[in-house]
Amino acid sequence: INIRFAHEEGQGDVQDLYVNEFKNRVEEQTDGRITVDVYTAGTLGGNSDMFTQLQTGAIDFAISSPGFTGTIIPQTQIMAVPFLFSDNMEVNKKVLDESEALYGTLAEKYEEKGLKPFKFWLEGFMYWTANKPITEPEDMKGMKMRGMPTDLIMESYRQMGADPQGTDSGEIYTMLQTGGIDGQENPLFYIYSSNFYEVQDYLMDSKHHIYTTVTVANSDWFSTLAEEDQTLIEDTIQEVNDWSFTMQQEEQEKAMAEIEKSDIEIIELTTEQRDAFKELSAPVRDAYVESGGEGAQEILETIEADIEAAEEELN
Ligand code: 6CS
Repeated sequence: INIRFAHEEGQGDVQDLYVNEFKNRVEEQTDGRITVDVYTAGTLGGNSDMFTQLQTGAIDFAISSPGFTGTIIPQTQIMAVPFLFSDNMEVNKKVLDESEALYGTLAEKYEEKGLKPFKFWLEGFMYWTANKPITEPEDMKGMKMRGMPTDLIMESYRQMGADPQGTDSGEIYTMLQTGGIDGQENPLFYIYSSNFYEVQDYLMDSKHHIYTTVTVANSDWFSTLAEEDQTLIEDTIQEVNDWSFTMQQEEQEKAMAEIEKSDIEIIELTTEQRDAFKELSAPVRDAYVESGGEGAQEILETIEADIEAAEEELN
């Protein structure tokens, strides 16, 4: 059995380390009876093509982020509501690993599109980069901010007064360099590996969001596998998922150490400053309920309750 497994990032990025860890574990456990081919971003097309390739069975497995799939499964835009998650990453890890909002209602929406979501997981806090400091909503006015192209991400930047851009990830560096866009949001490891820090003067430690993603397979293909292979794959994904939490943390730390050596100025937003942005993005919650389709309200309420419960347990 050969698994064609695509992801959205470059070699050595968090998704790439995740998929290669999965590959190594599966190939070792099966003595090579099951093999995995890894496809990095761009090798099979643009950011939004992967989902179609999964649906048609051109690939079997993928790491597919809601920031791209929100246009196809509007419910998954729950992941685009800023300041939804906790400042405590252990809380976020637990919620992404367990919440019924994700593995019940939201998973059904993936199934309806022929996809089986295995695990939701995270790739770190989101930071802004720009050529000017962004410390208050006023600073966002008219800025061409790049975010992943899903409607609700665009809407949240509109709420902040910015001029949102859904630029393809492969174009971000050049667009920043030429002024086609003024700023962007991403986790530290990606800001470092994509060299955005070279063409931006300021890095805002805003933690306005977390980057979430999903490990998914083509459902029909998966159901053709023998039951024991299905179990082995499912167990391995859970193991790699648990492993990935520390891995991504280490990647952020390494990235920060390198970014600190560069000329970029790092600005840490105060609680008050973050709160001002938080307030502005509150209407995005309502926008999600309106545009998130059937079950959106339930997903939002369930995940909020789960975040609160996990905070009480872990904080
Ligand atoms: O901003 C983006 O489009 C990209 N960011 C990350 C962290 N992963 C993949 C995605 O293409």
